[in-house]
Amino acid sequence: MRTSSIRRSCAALAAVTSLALAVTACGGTTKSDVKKESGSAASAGKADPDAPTKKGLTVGFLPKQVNNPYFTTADKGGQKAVEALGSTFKEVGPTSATDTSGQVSYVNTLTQQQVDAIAVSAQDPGALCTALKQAMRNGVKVVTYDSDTKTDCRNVFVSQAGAEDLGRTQIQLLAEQIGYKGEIAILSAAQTATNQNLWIDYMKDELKDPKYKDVKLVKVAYGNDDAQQSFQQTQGLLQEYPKLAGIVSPTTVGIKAAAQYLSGSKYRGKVKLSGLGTPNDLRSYVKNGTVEAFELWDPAKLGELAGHASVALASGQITGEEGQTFEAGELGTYTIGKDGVVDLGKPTVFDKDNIDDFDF
Ligand code: RAM
Repeated sequence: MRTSSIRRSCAALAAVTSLALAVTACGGTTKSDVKKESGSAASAGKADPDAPTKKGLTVGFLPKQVNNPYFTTADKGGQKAVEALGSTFKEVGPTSATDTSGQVSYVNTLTQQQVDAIAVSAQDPGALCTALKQAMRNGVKVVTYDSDTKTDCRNVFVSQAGAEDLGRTQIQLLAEQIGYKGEIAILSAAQTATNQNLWIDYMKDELKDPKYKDVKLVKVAYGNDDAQQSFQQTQGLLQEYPKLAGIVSPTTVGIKAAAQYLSGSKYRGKVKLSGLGTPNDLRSYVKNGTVEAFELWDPAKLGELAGHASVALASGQITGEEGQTFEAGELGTYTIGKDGVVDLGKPTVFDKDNIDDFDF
C-alpha cells in the first residue's frame, strides 16, 4: 500500500503525465494496486463512521460556471461547511456552462495542487471522467453536486432532490397554469447537462399521462445557461410557435431570461412560464404577473451538504456505498442511497404568497 507521502509526491506527476508513466515513476505500485484503489462508490474500501473529522484539508469547489448567481449561493454554502469543519475552501471554474475542456483543466489543476476533495457540478456526464478517475487514483475524493457524472467517475453525488420528482412537478406546475391545454416548449441549459437532461426525460414521461392529452411539447430549446442566448431562444420560440401556451425552463439562468423577455412583450401573463428559478431573480416577475409559480431547492444548503460529504469522504467516515451515514452539521444526518446518491430533500414551490419569505 502506498503511503500518503508517496501519494502526495506522485499526485502532481500523475496529473500531468499518463497513468502508466506516473505509476512507473512512483515505483512499487502495480497496475492491479491502482485498480484496487480506483475510487468508484463500489470499490472505495471500508468506511469508519467513528473516524475523527480531519482538519486542515483543502476542498476545491468546481461549479458548472462561476458567474452564475445560483452557484455563487451554492458555493458559499460549501465554504460555510468546509470552514466550519476546520478546513480550507477554494473555488475555481469556467465562466461558460459549455466549456467542458475548461472544467477538465480545472480538475487536473486541483489534482496537481493535491487537494483532498473536489466537489464538482459537471457540465457533461462523460467528459470529466478521465480526469476525475485520475484524481481519485491520486487519493482525491470526488463529490458531484447539482449535476452528476457517470457513477464510476465520482464517490458520491449530492443531489438537489429526486430527479423524477423535479421533472414531473415542473410539468404539473405549468400544466395547471395553462389549464391542461395547448402547446408547450422547454428552454433548457446546455445540451449535455446531466441534470437538465434527466429532468427533461421525466417531463416527457409525465406528459404521457392521459390528463395531458391536450398538452403538446413542440420543442426543446437550449440557452446554454447564458442570459443573452436564453433570451434569444425565448424570442425564437414565440416566433416559431405563436400559439405557445407555456414554457418550462429547468435552469435559473433560462427562466430569468425568459421572464425578462415575456415581461417586456405582448405575451406577458398570456404565455405561462414555470420551471426552476431563484426567488431573488424572479420576485419582480411574480409581482408583475409574468410568472405565477416556480420551484427550487435552497442552493446554499446543497453546497453545504456537498462540503460535508467532501470532508466525510476525506476523513474516511464514508466511502460512497449505499447505507452509509454522515453528519452534515445543522442540516442533520444523511444516508447515502443507491449508486452513491444523497438527496438534499424536497424542493419548495414559490408564488406571490410566499416569495417574500425567501432571500436567495
Ligand atoms: C442553473 C444550472 C444548474 C441548475 C439550476 C436549476 O443555474 O444549470 O445546474 O441546477 O440552473
